Amino acid sequence: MEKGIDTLNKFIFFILLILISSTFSCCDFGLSSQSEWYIYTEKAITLFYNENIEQDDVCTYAAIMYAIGLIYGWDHPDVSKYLEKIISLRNPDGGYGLNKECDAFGDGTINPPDTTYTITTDFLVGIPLLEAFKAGIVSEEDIYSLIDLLLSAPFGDNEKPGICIAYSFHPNDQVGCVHNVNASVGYFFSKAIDYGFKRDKMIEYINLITQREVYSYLPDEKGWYYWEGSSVIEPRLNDPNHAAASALFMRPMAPTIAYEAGKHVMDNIINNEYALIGYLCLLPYFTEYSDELLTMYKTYIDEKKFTTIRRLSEIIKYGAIITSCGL
Ligand SMILES: [Ca+2]
Repeated sequence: MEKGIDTLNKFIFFILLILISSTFSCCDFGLSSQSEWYIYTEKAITLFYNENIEQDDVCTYAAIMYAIGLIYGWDHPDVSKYLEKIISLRNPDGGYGLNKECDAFGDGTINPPDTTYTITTDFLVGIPLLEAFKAGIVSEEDIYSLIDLLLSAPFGDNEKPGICIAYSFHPNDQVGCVHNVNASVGYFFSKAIDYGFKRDKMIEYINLITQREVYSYLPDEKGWYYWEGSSVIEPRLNDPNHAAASALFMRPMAPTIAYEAGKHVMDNIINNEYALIGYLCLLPYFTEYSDELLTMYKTYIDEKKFTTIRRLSEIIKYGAIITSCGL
């Protein structure tokens, strides 16, 4: 009997695996060194090299490593250089964060420098590490350590259907649900499953996160609140950057809602550096906006409009992903 249930579970897992895999249909892969996206991404990488990185920021290293891997190949010496930097900045619990103090919700409680932040661990560093694993330069154990750490993450609240993974692993931040952060865990798990990783609880987490995020979706707004907590502060809708992130992360879990939310972001493009990062992350799934965003991308790079090296590295990362999609 137990063997029968085990076989059934494996069958269900296999079917879910197929369903999840089929949702990751990016545009056609293939670099074209003649494309303007490629030319300007190379220009942006040169800009990056001409800047001094004043302080160690693991997200900057992860973004630039990912971009160099996609544009110049994962055997490029700078990939291993930045990978070493990333590993050197890992927190004692195995996660990643800011390596400096931060008052995450601006509520007076200060997180210590070695706080592990959920979205840094699963998305900003985790996805580049997953791609580095695919390229054969990060071990399976390293990815499983991230998965197991995320499966042990605290919840931000326990008030609604499904689950909401907390903003960070510090008790200071168990003060409500940050929707894009919650969705990012499901996105990372979906992609990890797509790449062959398997832990029994991953599917359960994906289902529970999906429940919460579908429940929290606001059809009239075609999006989510940034944060919902128990305090008296009114929740506010996502800005374009976080709205795009939520739409991207929900693609494997709730493709219809994710499409509607993503299309709403792309139909309301504004000229803003932080928003541009969001538009670029969605472009592989909304390629009809390529010309409009290429113009903004070129201006941004030609006029060196970046406010921080980290923002520049994020722009470069998405430029590289867009380029690797054949645009
Ligand atoms: Ca705080």
